Amino acid sequence: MSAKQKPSRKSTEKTAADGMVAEVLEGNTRAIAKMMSRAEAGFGESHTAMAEIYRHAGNAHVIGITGVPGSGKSTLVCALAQAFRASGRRVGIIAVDPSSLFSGGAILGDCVRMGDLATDDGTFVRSMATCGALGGLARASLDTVDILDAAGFDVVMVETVGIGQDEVDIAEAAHTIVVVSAPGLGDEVQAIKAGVLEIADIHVVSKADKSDAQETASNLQSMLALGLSGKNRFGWQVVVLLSSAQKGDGIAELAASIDKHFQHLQDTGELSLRRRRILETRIVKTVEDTVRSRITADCEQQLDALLDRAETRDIGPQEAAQQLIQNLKI
Ligand SMILES: Nc1nc2c(ncn2[C@@H]2O[C@H](COP(=O)(O)OP(=O)(O)OP(=O)(O)O)[C@@H](O)[C@H]2O)c(=O)[nH]1
Ligand SMILES: [Mg+2]
Repeated sequence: MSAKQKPSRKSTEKTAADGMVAEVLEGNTRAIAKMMSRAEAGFGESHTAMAEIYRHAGNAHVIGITGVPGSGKSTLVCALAQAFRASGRRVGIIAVDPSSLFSGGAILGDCVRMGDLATDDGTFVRSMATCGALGGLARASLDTVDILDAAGFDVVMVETVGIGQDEVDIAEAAHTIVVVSAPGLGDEVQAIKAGVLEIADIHVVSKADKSDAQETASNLQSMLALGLSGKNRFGWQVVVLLSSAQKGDGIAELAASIDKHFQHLQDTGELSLRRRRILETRIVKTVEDTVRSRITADCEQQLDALLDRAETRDIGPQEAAQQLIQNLKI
């Protein structure tokens, strides 16, 4: 090949990225995993590919499953995945794991115990650790949702602990938000503290095989009656359901309620409003992440100098911020 014919490095990269996007769109599992790693790491070259993926996304029903640690979210997600698979839908699962205690293997392990989801090519499970996501966990996990969506998964479930702003933001970036409470943990109180009670479209009291499950459900019902959540302006009535993933009780009802909520979103036009709100969160978060990373990359020394001056009260924090903003290379 002559020098004239030789493709530039840039165009080779573009072709490779195009090839990978095509494979993702075909549902190729290895390409999906590779694309996710790139998106997670926030590599510059993945931007073009992610833009192309975004153009093909927008068909999946995104379900956020949140609740305090140990409330039974993963077990419930696996049981729900089986219910959705039984109706012929392809299911993507993203477990956002702030503590990184569980690896992708662990959640898959749960699923294997519950059936053969792990070997089913209609199911894709991905575990994301906070530490692995450069430039923001919310940005990375929502990019990952796009990849599964574009790859043709009908349902994408995102499991996240409802503690911490990032995790609540992720749960809120779903079309349907399921808040899981377990009996005996005082979860309903903890959920309020964590700010997740009011974001629920559907409440589930898990581990309903335990004797105090009904009491937990009644507590939640009373809170809804007090107006802490409940009927929103589009007329959706927030429900409290009981389920035992271990026994398989209440799973079909929960899956049906999730479907009913999605139908409601479509019928009332709320879906497009939610989509717009999710997009806003994503854009603003990406800007925040970019600015934050530029401060570290471009202005670390200047920040130190400004801190010295602010410490001696030579300038105030407002002026220091203004000076920093002027020097950001965005
Ligand atoms: N009795 C009973 N135990 C359950 C049920 N579902 C889950 N568990 C148990 O509750 C514990 C926590 O379950 P997980 O599904 O890992 O809970 P999680 O909310 O995903 O936990 P984190 O991801 O650590 O926040 C495990 O020991 C499960 O076996 C259930 O329906 N009944
Ligand atoms: Mg879990």
